[in-house]
Amino acid sequence: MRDVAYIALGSNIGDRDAHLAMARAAIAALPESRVIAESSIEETAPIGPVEQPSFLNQMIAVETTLEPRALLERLHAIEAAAGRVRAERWGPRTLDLDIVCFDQQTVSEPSLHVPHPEISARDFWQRELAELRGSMR
Ligand code: A4P
Ligand code: MG
Repeated sequence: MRDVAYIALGSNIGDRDAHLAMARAAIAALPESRVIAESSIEETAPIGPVEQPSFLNQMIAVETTLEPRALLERLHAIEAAAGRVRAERWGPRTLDLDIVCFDQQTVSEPSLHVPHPEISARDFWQRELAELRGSMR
């Protein structure tokens, strides 16, 4: 089905701007998909139990007919291309891509939860979602 996915981008290692730019380009090249809005980029203090550098965060709205699971697989491939090594949960990363929500679909599987469980806990996600939805009207 055709739906809108909201994808969160985060980076807190190395050239953070370059990692986000690479992710934007890769997301724009996804099959069956069209970028319809991009939020501004925010610098945010790290959330969670791990002491680590601050993040650059951004959110992108994509109109897509990719299934949620297929989209997640594509996002993992983009993370891998950015040199991401999965070491510590919640730890520092060159690039993290999370599916924040879809306009219409929800998923509750062991390896995919949509909306993302942290959606209401992250004020920068709330700001970015509001910015995207405002610009899509
Ligand atoms: N997974 C389940 N649901 C989803 C979803 N909606 N989107 C599974 C993406 N992935 C989802 O993720 C672990 C597994 O979660 C995936 O393999 C997928 O099957 P991961 O990216 O490998 O590990 P992670 O990112 O360390 O864990 P998690 O739980 O995704 O953490 P978050 O929520 O990504 O938090 N502070 C600031 N300021 N900004 C940040 O962006 N990010 C994190 C990471 C911590 N602190 C931060 C930020
Ligand atoms: Mg993640």
